[in-house]
Amino acid sequence: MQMADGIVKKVDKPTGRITVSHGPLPNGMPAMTMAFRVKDAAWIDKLKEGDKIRFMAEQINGAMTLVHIERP
Ligand SMILES: [Cu+2]
Repeated sequence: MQMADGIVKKVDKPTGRITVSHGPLPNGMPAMTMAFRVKDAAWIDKLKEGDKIRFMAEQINGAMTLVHIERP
């Protein structure tokens, strides 16, 4: 799967969601800012607002979920 670029806009620890401003995704989603769930809850503590990330996201149980994250 192809990686996409994004910038972390908000980390919401209580809900376990990360808001990311992302470029176009391989699945056809256009650039936008949206909230993702995370595959690994520990990522919530490792990311902060302003981080540039490369990521892969998948639809899991109806919610777009970050399944892989790298910091370039
Ligand atoms: Cu999106």
